[in-house]
Amino acid sequence: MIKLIARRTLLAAALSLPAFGALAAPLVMGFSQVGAESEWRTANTASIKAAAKEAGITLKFADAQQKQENQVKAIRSFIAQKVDVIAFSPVVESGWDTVLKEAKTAGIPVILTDRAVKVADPSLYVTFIGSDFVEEGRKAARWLLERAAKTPGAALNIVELQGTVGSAPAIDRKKGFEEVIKTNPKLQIIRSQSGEFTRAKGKEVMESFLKQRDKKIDVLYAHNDDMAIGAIQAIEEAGLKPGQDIVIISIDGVRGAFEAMKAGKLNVTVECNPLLGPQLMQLAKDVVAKKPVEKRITVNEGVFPAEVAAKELPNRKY
Ligand code: GZL
Repeated sequence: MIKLIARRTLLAAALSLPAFGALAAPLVMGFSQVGAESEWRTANTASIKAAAKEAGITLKFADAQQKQENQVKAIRSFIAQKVDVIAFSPVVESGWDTVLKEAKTAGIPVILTDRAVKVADPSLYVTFIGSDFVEEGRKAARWLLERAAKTPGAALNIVELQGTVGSAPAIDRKKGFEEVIKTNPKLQIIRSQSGEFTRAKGKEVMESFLKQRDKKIDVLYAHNDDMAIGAIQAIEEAGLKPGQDIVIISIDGVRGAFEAMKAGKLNVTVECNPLLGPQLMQLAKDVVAKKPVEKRITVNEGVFPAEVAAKELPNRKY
């Protein structure tokens, strides 16, 4: 009997104790995503959603369908909902000053992820986490330089499928690629147009490139794998062999690229890591806790030529 009373007394005491450090309410993040335009974006979204769940962060997720006005609307909605932190991948670099000033006035910190912005006042965002797109363009060109060196003298006509007009990856991947190929005057970009990072548009633009028969196309440089995969279909429909008649270089390193390389239809892909979720969630916690964070956090990435595709494919996480 005494034991029973003792146990009940202990339980009552335990229940009456204030919870250890009263459980803080979960952090709320408003996230505005570019859209669902590519395999890369799908993997990026999956990483963000899974990491938020794992981190116990309440995620309010908005898909902008590649429209800046939808991202501005989403950010304003997050401000109205008084979220703890806003994160977004800006579809294009410019046009963000006004809405980011509204977030700053509301006292809500903003984290840029994947793509960067050009704003007059860099204090409008706390930090950027993503890739170095200029370096990705350089890596693509370095691979081509090495290949061209094996066939000295041959002029190589390059066609370029650019990403979304005005987006950081499109601007910077072009910049990095051109910076390196200008060291070999035999390498010339003869046509360049946006394929909007999608397979469908990439195919459509490649079809138009192939119809212009004034110059032979030796190389395709695509700013992402999805456009390269669309272009591969166009090249085959034109009766040519992708990866042989036309050498193809692309960026992202998604599963579809490894499968195309295994089939001998793509020559190299430069990795652009979409799995930013876990780092983003930790960054959000640090930012909300007002811990000091780097202004720019870039991720390390590799280059995967076709020769390693079969071995690497089972290891790929996206
Ligand atoms: C790059 C990312 C780009 C990918 C595309 O970080 O912004 O957008 O390269 C995606 O596949 O559409």
